Amino acid sequence: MAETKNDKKKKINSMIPESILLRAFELMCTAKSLTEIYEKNAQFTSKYVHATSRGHEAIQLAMGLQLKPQDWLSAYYRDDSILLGIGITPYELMLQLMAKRDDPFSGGRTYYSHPSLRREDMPKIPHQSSATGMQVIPTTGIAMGLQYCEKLNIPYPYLSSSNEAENRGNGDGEKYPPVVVCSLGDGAITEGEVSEAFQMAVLRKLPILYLVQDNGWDISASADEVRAQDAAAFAKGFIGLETRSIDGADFFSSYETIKEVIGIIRKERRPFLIHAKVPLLNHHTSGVRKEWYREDLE
Ligand SMILES: Cc1ncc(C[n+]2csc(CCOP(=O)(O)OP(=O)(O)O)c2C)c(N)n1
Ligand SMILES: [Mg+2]
Repeated sequence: MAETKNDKKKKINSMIPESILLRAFELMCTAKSLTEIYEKNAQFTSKYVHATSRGHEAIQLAMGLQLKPQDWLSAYYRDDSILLGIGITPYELMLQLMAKRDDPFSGGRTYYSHPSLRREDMPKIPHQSSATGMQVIPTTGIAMGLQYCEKLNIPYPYLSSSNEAENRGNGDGEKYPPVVVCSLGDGAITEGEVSEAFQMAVLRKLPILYLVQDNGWDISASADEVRAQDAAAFAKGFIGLETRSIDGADFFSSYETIKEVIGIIRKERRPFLIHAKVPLLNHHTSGVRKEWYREDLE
């Protein structure tokens, strides 16, 4: 008998620990609540522009929950669920939203979900520009830096020793060398900077995962107005950039795909791209409201 979608889900389900599923569900609800609180209090929360991850929660949590402290993450403005997944609290996110001095990322100097972080127990996050796609070259450069450390057999940066980094995680004796994750939207991928970075990633076989969250929108322009193909088709032009296409609204397959891909990158040290289709459920940002440009809200 053919395997149904439900059978498949049950099988995947059984491979993901229950504690992870419960945590993911809790954080999905948290992300939704945060959006609703911001919306309800727009007169305060929209003083500074912000975006939220509504619709993108499943893929983002599948990612955030699997990163380790020795990893590097370049999260873009829509990635608040990735941040929740790595352990940033709603209170900390709100400190940044309101541009408060105690904002852990920049002391209130950059706008919402423009994180930068150097905490012992979380992935390291470089500061990034508000110009979309500009994170892709420097983040690819981080992967090049890690490769350099490995070639010269010197410790990775920001860790007490490379040995400690490799063994951090679940204490199962496995090695976990760092991976670099660069997150971006389907609009940003059309930028020239991104092509430059992909060329270098495949040429040098860098340990990086590009996570493309494809919601079909580039502010108010729809996919068919800005590009001739999606990220997976585009990636085919970069020989050696292995690609997976997934439903980013399905936590089970997102989690399993990310687990598989990160596992390969940790061992084989080569680049991957995950193309995740997701719905955009909220406004582009608090300043660009969906009712102004969406024709598909029904
Ligand atoms: C270089 C640059 N061009 C244009 C913009 C204006 N801009 C801000 S967000 C955005 C849309 C990006 O769409 P996408 O990458 O798909 O991310 P999404 O918001 O859909 O998650 C644009 C065009 C910008 N910030 N930087
Ligand atoms: Mg988009």
